Amino acid sequence: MSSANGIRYLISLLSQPACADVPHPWQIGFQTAASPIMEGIAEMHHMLLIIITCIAVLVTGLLAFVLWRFRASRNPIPSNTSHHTLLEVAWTLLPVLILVVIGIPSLKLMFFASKIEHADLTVKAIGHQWYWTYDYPEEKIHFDSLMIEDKDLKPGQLRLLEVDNAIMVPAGKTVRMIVTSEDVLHSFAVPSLGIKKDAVPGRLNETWFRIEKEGTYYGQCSELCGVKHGFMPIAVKVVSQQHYDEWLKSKKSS
Ligand SMILES: [Cu+2]
Repeated sequence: MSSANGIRYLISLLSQPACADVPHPWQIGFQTAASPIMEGIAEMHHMLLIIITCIAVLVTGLLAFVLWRFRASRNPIPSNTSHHTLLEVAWTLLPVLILVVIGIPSLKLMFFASKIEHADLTVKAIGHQWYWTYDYPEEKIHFDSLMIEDKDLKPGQLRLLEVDNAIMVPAGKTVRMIVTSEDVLHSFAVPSLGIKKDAVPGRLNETWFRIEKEGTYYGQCSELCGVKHGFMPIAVKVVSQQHYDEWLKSKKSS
């Protein structure tokens, strides 16, 4: 990272509202969960981490025990046992049980994320090569959202993530998100909201989110869609109801 970029990165960290997380260089973990779906995904991830750690410890322990217990010096005449019915049943049923324990909350979460019955507003995202168009069907608003080029970035703005026209939504309101495309496959993905929906031409995919804290949440197209796939970011701006109403008014009059 050059010093200019480093300073820009530091400014961007300081200028971000504390609640809205952004990706950081060398990041391994998730961004802070900002929606009920992402909270569910983080919870599921933690549960899986506990299960896989237990399995890894058990298998490594068993392996170490077998290496020690059945070493050549202790077993000059090796055992020729080839079957053990109880063991066969146990190592078939135990993984099935583990998969069921993982599968049930996983399916519940999938259904939870796929649809919302009562939404306060609807936003439709339409993928294009290489930008997003947003439609507010109830408000009859329609606008394009293009990435801000490196040369036009202001101090504090994030490279490859900032757009000229962000999605604007009020805090605490349930938003139904409809995703589609007008050319090739794209994918509407915002990590801190736990959303990744394919944008498929001729098809409407649905998901939803509700963000309590004001701030800007960033995402990117996540389906390889052509040469400028990496240059069609997504920005969701969460503002107060009053600010949102003012924005609606200004959009309608423009
Ligand atoms: Cu893409």
